[in-house]
Amino acid sequence: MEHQDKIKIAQEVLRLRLSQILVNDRYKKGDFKVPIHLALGHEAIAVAVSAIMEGKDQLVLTHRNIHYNLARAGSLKGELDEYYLKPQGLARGLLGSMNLDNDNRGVVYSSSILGNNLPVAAGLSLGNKVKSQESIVIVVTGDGAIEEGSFYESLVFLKSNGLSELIIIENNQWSLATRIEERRCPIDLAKFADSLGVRYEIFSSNNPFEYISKLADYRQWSLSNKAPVCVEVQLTTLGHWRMKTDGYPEGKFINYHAGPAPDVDSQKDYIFTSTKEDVVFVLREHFKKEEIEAMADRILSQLQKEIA
Ligand SMILES: Cc1ncc(C[n+]2csc(CCOP(=O)(O)OP(=O)(O)O)c2C)c(N)n1
Ligand SMILES: [Mg+2]
Repeated sequence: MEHQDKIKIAQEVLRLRLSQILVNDRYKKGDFKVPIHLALGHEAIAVAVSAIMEGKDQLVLTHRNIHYNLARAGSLKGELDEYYLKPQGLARGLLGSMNLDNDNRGVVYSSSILGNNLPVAAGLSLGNKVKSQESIVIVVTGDGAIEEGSFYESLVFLKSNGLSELIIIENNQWSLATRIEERRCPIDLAKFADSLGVRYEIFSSNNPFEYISKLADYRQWSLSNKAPVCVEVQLTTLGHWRMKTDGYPEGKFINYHAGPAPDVDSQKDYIFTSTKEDVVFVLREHFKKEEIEAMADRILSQLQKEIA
């Protein structure tokens, strides 16, 4: 990948991170009436999905959609105005956060009903086949949502009908306040996909450059082979904190699911961990620290001006 392209991608990652931090600043002040699900730590996959979309490709999202909507819209203002339910918002203030779509940019549907977007996406993929349209549907779901029957039904439907689709499973291990091991048996997605003859891939590097080149290949493969591809993305939702109570002197780990992240602030660092769980840390393997800092400073001040 050319260095110039890498710079653009890094800027996108930082824009998504910093935009969310600015949303969080306002969220902490109690500005919003709608619940917002931040996706700090989910930036790499959102940047990659948006980067590989072409022509009439369609993106179908869940309750946690801020990162994809920011990536597709290319700006923060419309999304922020939507969260304020203003008429100038991306969806004229009618959809708020959990159901926010943006038809002009290929985000055709987002659902607050868990698992509901999967059959909708399958129907859109069937539509592409009927119209002989060379475009793809990309649907995003979570490790909680795949517990819904619609996940299994949709995959069987896609495979049986020879439909192209990318199914992105954001596995952050959490569904509301429960980790996978607290709430269910493990689901071996590789084996499950294999049992249907569906191609399955796993992402865990948090490297947006790698994700883009692989996803672009899967998109082409899915279209050429008229078959779906399941991509499980292992990631960590950042911004969690510890709440000290009598029973938890060390502090109880809080996965905040929706709502503001109290420890996150635009006055503080925008890197949360020095591990690959944090895509900004991963970027530091590709750029000098000063380069990232200069990009971040410039993007933050642009964003602040945009929403002033
Ligand atoms: C049909 C349905 N059941 C339950 C809920 C409540 N609910 C909202 S988000 C969520 C957990 C989702 O977990 P996951 O799919 O892993 O997404 P994450 O929030 O971790 O990104 C649940 C149970 C819902 N919105 N819809
Ligand atoms: Mg989850």
